[in-house]
This record gives sequence, structure tokens and C-alpha cells, in this order.
Amino acid sequence: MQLMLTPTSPYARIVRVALMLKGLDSECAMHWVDPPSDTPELVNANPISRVPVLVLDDGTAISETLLIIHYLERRKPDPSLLPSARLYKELSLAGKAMGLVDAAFWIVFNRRFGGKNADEGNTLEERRINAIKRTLEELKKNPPHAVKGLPGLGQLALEVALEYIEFRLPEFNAFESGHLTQWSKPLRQMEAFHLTEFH
Ligand SMILES: N[C@@H](CCC(=O)N[C@@H](CS)C(=O)NCC(=O)O)C(=O)O
Repeated sequence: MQLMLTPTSPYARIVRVALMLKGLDSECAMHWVDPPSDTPELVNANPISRVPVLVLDDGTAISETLLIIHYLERRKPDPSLLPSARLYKELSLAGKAMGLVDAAFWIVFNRRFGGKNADEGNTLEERRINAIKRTLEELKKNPPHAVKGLPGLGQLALEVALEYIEFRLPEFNAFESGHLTQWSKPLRQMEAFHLTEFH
């Protein structure tokens, strides 16, 4: 398998960490691409020109983070990122985490490519900012379930979302709440997170 990615994509990092946690990373080569310049191999695999894309050995290309995770779960069910005992908790948390990633990535991408007025008087930007603020507030009030052993999809995606916001949009103070900092500690210590840090 081959994973098309960029070093700072939060979506791609979720897949990378999942590959490592499931012990599939040795079967997957990393193929670094640049979506804004439409790297030909990327466009060929995914005409939408977004990462991540997982290219299987028979050439089948799977895009969209959660679909790739779905494939990985089928390909190697153990260890699972969606254990049945806490399936609903993981799915619910994964939804919030992917929402944070979408909102944060949209703000960052829009500021980079949306021109000078991208973040002034822009209603869409304001909606994304409010969405992030509300979600962080809600996570402070209703903290995610603690990580014990292998993280699930929701926990994994939330850690990546918070680290991405900390990296690109520090003004949100994603880890301002002591509880989230404590919650995130065991994840930050794991090799899969450590080796894929944003920089
Ligand atoms: N819904 C997609 C979003 C992927 C995405 O937006 N990837 C970004 C990198 S962080 C990208 O490649 N953007 C290039 C573009 O939108 O042109 C997923 O879940 O994988």
C-alpha cells in the first residue's frame, strides 16, 4: 500500500497514526505530495486533489479519511480502533473531532489562499471560528472518555484535531483546559503521535 500525504495535513496524520496503531505501517509506503500544486500522481489517484489517499497494491485508490479508516478496520480488525464495547462513544467523539479538523483546516486554507480579506467580515470564517469555540467549550464541560491502552478512533482524531489547532491556530488555546491537557498526556507519549508531530 501507499499513502499519499503532506506533513501538516491533520487528515493524513489521523490515517498515519491509525496505520501505526494497527501495526500496518510497515506495509505502507509514504508518498509525499503537494495538493495545491496538483502533484500529477495525486490527481491521478484522486481527481479532487486532496490528501490522504491510500493506494492499494492493485491500484485502487481510497480517499476520505474515515473511508480509509473503514478499509483499515476491515483489512486488519485487530487491534480495533472501534471496539464494540465503546463503539458509540468513539463514533460520537470522532464526529466532533472531524468537525474541529474541518473547521480549523478551512480557516487555515482560506487564510492562505482566500486573499487579503479572507478573515475580515467573512461570515463563513466567523461560523467556523464559532464552531471551534463552541466545540472546545463543550469538550471542557463534557470531557472525552479517558485513554486506557490503545486509543479509539474518536480519541485519536480528537488528539490530532487539538494538536492541529494548537499548531496552526494557537489563538484558540485548544489545551487551555487543564483537563484536556491531562487527557491528552498518554496519547502524546505514544510513539505513533510522537513520530508524526506537526512541525
Ligand atoms: N474530507 C477529506 C478532507 C481532506 C482534505 O481537505 N485534505 C487537505 C489537506 S489537510 C487537502 O488536501 N486540501 C487540498 C485542497 O482542498 O485543495 C478527508 O476527510 O480526507
